Amino acid sequence: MQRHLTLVFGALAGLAACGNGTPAEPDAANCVGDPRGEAFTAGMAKLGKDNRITFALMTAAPSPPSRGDNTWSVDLSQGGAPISGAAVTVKPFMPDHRHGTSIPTVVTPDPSVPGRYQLAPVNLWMPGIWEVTITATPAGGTTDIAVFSFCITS
Ligand SMILES: [Cu+2]
Repeated sequence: MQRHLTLVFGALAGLAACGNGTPAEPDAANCVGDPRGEAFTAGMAKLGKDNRITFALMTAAPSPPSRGDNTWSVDLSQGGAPISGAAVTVKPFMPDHRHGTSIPTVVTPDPSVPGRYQLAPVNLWMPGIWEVTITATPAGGTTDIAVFSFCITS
């Protein structure tokens, strides 16, 4: 019985951590060492969920990604060929708090590098684990999706 009550209170504390002005529990915001957080390296690349498009995070300002507004550049390619003219959307999300940001990310093709897009702002307004989902649909092609996950501190 006592164990059950502990679980209930733990769940309530989790709900209170976000959205009502109550400060988060110290441990809730401290994601350092959380295996979900990826180490940022310029050029870090991953294949989309459907194995179609490669998403490479070429630059991040600030680096590594941090709290507030971030500017990223992403290269899209398929079979080594850059994908220009894709429709790209970006959705930051905090999985532990089940919320994102109200500030939309504007995606702008970089005319100087084929297949490169600037994403700004990527608004990561709160400490904790953020998952940034990038969805890309080449002109006349098929959508693919990649998620970059970072621990945002302070
Ligand atoms: Cu949050």
